[in-house]
Amino acid sequence: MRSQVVIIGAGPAGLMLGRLLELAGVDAVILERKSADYVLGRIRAGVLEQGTIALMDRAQAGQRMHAEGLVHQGVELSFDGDSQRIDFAALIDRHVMVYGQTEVTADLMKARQGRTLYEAEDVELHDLAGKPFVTFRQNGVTQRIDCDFIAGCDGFHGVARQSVPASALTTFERVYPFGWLGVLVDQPPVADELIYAHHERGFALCSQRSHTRSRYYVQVPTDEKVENWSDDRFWDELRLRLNPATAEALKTGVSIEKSIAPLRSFVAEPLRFGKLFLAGDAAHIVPPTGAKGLNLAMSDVAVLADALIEHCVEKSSAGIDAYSAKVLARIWKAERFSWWMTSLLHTFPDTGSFGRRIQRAEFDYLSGSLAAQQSLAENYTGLPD
Ligand code: RFL
Ligand code: PHB
Repeated sequence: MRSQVVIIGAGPAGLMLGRLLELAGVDAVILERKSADYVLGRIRAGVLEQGTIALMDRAQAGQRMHAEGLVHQGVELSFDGDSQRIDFAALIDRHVMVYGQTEVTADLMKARQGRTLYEAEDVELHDLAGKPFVTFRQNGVTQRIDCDFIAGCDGFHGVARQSVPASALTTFERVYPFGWLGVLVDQPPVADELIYAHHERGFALCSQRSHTRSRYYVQVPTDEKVENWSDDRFWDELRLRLNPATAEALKTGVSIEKSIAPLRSFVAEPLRFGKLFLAGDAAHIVPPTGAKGLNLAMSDVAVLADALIEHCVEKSSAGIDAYSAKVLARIWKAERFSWWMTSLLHTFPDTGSFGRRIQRAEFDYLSGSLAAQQSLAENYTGLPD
């Protein structure tokens, strides 16, 4: 087999890249380790920046998102029961959209016309500095695809980044001493907008997927086991971390999904090795507190698609040569914001009384300063390129 581009991974990054390339007439095969149903069953992100919304439109996959997605003009931050709304619309005339990653993935899968090979096992990347090719096994048969470029969109644990010699990559990492226990429930959201809550028992987030489906998270220690959390225990803990009026209004029910996600900040540099380009979670991880992971993955592949199209159609290398530096500038700003939101809103084992006063002062400053609110709003809704 031959293809101009081989994309590893059919998450949002791989599917979006494949779609943008096919619309420009560039041939791309996607290789995905899991089944399509498995990919669609993963419950992850829920908030789309305006750049991601525009990209779904460019991919001609935005119709259902506009019909069903919920436009949010602000978020609420709460600190030990005191609340502050950040009004995106009034501060910077921008908004975000609540629309699940699961739906984004489904819409991109549906729009795609090119080849996506699911349950592709033992994917291996070869001759990255020369004439690249990829081998894999499907239904017990080993296959080979020769290509001009490979896009590693296979997430944090994928094979693409691991195929780069260690001496050619520099990595930067911070692992947080806690994770998020998330619950999905078919009950109306407790509030119209998202609530990010700091409490001395730990962080909590009230999010949503629709007017009838809610997503809630509480901070838990890294080694916590999901089996230790009955639905009742989860709801009791969440209520304790919310302000009394919100706790009172919370509509609970039987969870339809419950899982723990670890929190990590990670960046690999550079994002190009020969003919291989890394994008999305394969290249970087942010803690979910800033709602940036999916959006960063999308902004990476928007730049990468343009660069590959420029190379394949106009025979210019300018875009692919600039790719790594261009996206890293944005990635580091999103890393900073996600780290800042995480630091403000979580309890850390070593925070101590001084650290808690600093967190409180940060919240009070935010509450009293339109400049600080504007900064949060700009970062949360997505910085310009
Ligand atoms: P994905 O989604 O991990 O997809 C990678 C795909 O590659 C496949 N794969 C392989 N395929 C072939 N061969 C191999 N060897 C392979 N190894 C892996 C995998 O099966 C998979 O299908 O990466 P991608 O496309 O870069 O997308 C990134 C996003 O999924 C991620 O950043 C977000 O989910 C992060 N995130 C959030 N981001 C936001 O922008 N807003 C949010 O509100 C938000 N909330 C979240 C989140 C992530 C969370 N978790 C579970 C980590 C909330 C949570 C709880
Ligand atoms: C979610 O709805 O899953 C979600 C929303 C906002 C975040 C993280 C996760 O910051």
